[in-house]
Amino acid sequence: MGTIAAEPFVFTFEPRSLALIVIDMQRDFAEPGGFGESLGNDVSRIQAIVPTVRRLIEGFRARHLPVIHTMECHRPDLSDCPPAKRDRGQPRLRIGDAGPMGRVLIAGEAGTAILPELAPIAGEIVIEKPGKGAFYATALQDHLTRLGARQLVFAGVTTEVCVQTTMREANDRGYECLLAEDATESYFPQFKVAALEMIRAQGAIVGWTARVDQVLEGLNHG
Ligand code: TIU
Repeated sequence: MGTIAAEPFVFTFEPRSLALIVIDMQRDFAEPGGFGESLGNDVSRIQAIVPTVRRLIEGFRARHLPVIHTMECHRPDLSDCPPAKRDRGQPRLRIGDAGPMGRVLIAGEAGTAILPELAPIAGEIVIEKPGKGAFYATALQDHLTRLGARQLVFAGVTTEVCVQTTMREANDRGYECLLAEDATESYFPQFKVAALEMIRAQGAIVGWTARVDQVLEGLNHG
């Protein structure tokens, strides 16, 4: 058994049941000209967490623990993108439109790729997901069952959208979830603060939070 100094209380884990899920660290959310910016966001905040996310990924890799990556993206024919998602609001570019990094949020396009610094290595699972949550319309749960993973550490973007949605999906499915505070980011600083607080409120109603250093320290002694 290992322990991570976490909020609202210590996170106890069995190393064999642990996996890291890195949510949507894609160029489309982190670079100018992508989906995030098309929604009116300043994407520079996302770039800042890349080295910290990398440190967390490398910690899991060094211990031969599973690292799973997700990508929010759609088929080129948009058959998995409901009009309610594509037509929402007045973005400069909609999902599927041609942008400076290729068609926005379409599988296989340059902008849809995971940032090169955080790219999956051979053998790591990559989940392409059409929704905000990584369990919806994907094989994520089957992969976790096969791996024997019951306790999930989360990183990625954005905290209150795809990360929180996925943590809530996982929590309802019986996984214990911990969010790495400094390896996640939002376009809205106040939403990140609020998401972290609501996740760990009420005795970890959705899960735990801890800094990357605390997670790595826990892995060292797990
Ligand atoms: N817009 C926003 O905050 N997020 C997303 O659209 N997707 C993810 O969070 N990955």
